Amino acid sequence: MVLHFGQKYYIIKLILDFDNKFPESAKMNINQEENPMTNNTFVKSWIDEMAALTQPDNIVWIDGSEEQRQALLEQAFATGEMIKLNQELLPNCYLHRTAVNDVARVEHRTFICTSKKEDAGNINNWMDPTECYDKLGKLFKGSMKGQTMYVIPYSMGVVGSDFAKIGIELTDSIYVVLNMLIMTRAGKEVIDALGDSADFIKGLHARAELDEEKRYIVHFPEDNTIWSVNSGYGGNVLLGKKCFALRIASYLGKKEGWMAEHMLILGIEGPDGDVKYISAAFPSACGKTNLAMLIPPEVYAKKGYKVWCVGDDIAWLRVGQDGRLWAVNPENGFFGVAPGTNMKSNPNALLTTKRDTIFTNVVHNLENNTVWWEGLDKNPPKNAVNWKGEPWDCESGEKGAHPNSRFTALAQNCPCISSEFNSTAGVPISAIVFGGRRAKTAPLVYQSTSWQHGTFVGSIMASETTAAAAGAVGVVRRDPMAMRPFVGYDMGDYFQHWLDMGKKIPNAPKIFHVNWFRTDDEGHFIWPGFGDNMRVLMWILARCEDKVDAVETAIGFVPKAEDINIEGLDIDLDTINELLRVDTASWKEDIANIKEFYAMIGERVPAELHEELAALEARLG
Ligand code: OXD
Ligand code: MN
Repeated sequence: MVLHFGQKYYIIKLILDFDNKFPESAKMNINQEENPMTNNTFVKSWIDEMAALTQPDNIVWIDGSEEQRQALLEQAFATGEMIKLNQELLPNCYLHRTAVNDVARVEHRTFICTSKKEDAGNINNWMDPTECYDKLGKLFKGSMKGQTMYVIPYSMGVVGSDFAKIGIELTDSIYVVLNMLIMTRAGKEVIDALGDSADFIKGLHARAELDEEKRYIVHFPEDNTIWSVNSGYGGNVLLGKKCFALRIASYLGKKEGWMAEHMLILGIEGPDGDVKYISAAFPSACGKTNLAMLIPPEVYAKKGYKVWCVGDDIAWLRVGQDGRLWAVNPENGFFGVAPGTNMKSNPNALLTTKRDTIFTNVVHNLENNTVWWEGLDKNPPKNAVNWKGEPWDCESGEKGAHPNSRFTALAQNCPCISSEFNSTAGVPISAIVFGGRRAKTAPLVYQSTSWQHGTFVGSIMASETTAAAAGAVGVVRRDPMAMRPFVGYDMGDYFQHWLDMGKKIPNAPKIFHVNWFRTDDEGHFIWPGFGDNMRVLMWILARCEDKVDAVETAIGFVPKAEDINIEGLDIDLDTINELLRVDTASWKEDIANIKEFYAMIGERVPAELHEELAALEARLG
C-alpha cells in the first residue's frame, strides 16, 4: 500500500515528538505484541503509528467472540454508555444516547482529500491531504490517553468472497465496536482472510472532545484511509458504512470497473418461485428501508407473491459472466431510522428490532424498560426519558425520540431476509429504480429510454431534504443517484463511470424513476405508498419482461393508467391518471435548475448528459 507522502511525513514527525516526550516504560503498555491477532506487518506497523499518535493506554483486538462482546457490554453498562433493556421483552437489546450536538451526519464537515482538488470535484468539500493529516493529526494526538484503542477487522461483503473488501477500524468507542459487530462481518476470521496482504482500508476514529467545531470526517481515497474525529454518531463513525462502502468504494469501483451505490436490493418472488431483483436509490430517509422490506398487498399475497430483502442501503454491483449486473449488499445489518417505523409502515423492520438490537436516541420507556419513538404506536409511555436523557412528558408537545434516532439490527433477524443475503455471487438485477420526494414534478413512475437516458434520469434526481443529515429540512436539493454526499470523487467523472459501465453490461437492467410523494392541492399525498408501492414495482418488472405497453412522453415511458393494478385500493383511474400526468410546466421550470446544477458540477459532466438535457428541453417544447 502506498502511503501518501504527507501522511508518512506527518506520522513520522508525530512519533518522533512522542518518542521525545515519553520514556520507554510509558510506551510498553501500548505494545500490541501482548495480544497479536496477526503477523501482517502492514497492519501492525500502521496500528503502531496510530497508537503512537493517539496514545491509548492499551490496545484490544476485536475477535468477534461472544465472550468478548459480553465483556464489552458489561464495561459499557458500568459507564452508562449502554443501557441494558428488558431482556425478556427485548433480548440482547440496548439503548445508547449520543451527545446532543452529535445526532446526524455532518456533510459540511466531510472531506475528500485527493492530491488534486479537481479529482474531488466541486460538490465535495476538499482539503489537501498533507494539510488534512496535519490538521487532524493535531486533533488525534493524545486523544486516546487513559482509554483503550479497539482494533476492529471487518469485511464488507461475505468474508473471502470476490465482492468483499476488508477494513480495519481503530476506535476508542465500545458503542462503535458493538455496532460494527452488527453492521459488518467482524473479527478474527477477517484478519485471517487478509493474511499478509496490504489491501485493506485503514480507518481511525476518536471521539476526542465531541467538539462540533473540531468534528471532521475525512477520506483519503488515494491512501485507502478514513479519519473521523469528534463524533460518536453512527453515520460519522461506523466507518464501514458511508465512508468505506460508498465514498471509498465508489472511488475503487471507478478504478476497478464496478459500482458502489446508495441502493436497496429486493427480490420479488412470483407464484412459480422465480425471483426477480430490483435495486433502488432514494435520498436518505425517503423510505428505502420500508421499500426494501415491503409486505405485498392482499391482491398479490393471495396469488403467492413474496418480497425478499437483500439490503436496505448499499449495493455493490459488478458485471457477471452472463452479461447481467449482479449486486451484493456489503453490510450485515440495518442502521434504520426509528421514528415512523411501526407495525403498519414496516412490520418486518419492527420485528427485526425485537432482539439483538442497539437503539440510539429513542425514548426510554421506564414503565417496562423498553423503548418508544414517535410513530411507533399511539401509547407514548407516561414514565419516560427522552433522547437527551431528560424526564419526558409525552403531553409536552416536545418529541421524545430524535427524528434521526436509529436502530442497529442484524439483517439475519429480518423476517423477510432473502435466502441470497449471504450469497457470494450476489443477485442479478432486472431493474434499477431512482426516486425522490417531489410534491409536483415527477410522476408516480416513468421508464428511461436507454441506459444513457437512465443515467441522465439518475443525474437529475431531486428531493426534499430530511433529518438524516444536519441542516435545513424541507428544502429541495438535487441528489444524483442519491449519491450527492457519498461519491468519493468528482461527480462529473461519476456520471461518466455510469455511462462507461452501461457499455460493459450486455444485458443491462432497465432504469426507472418513481415518486411516491406527489401531493394534491391541499398538500396530501395522493399515492398510498408503503406495501402498495409493489403495484408500481410489478409494472416495472412487466416492462423489463416486455409484457406491457407504455406511453412515450417527453420524459420517458409512462404507464397506461389501466396497467397499474388498483384492485383492492380506494383509488380510481382518474387519480392514477393524475399521478401519471407529466406536468410540463414544472418540468420546464426544472430545466433551469438542472442547468445550474450541471454548471456547478463543472466541466466534467459528460457531453452525453448535456445532449440528453437539450433533447428533453426540446421535447418539452
Ligand atoms: C443513512 C443515510 O443513514 O443515508 O442511511 O443517511
Ligand atoms: Mn443511506
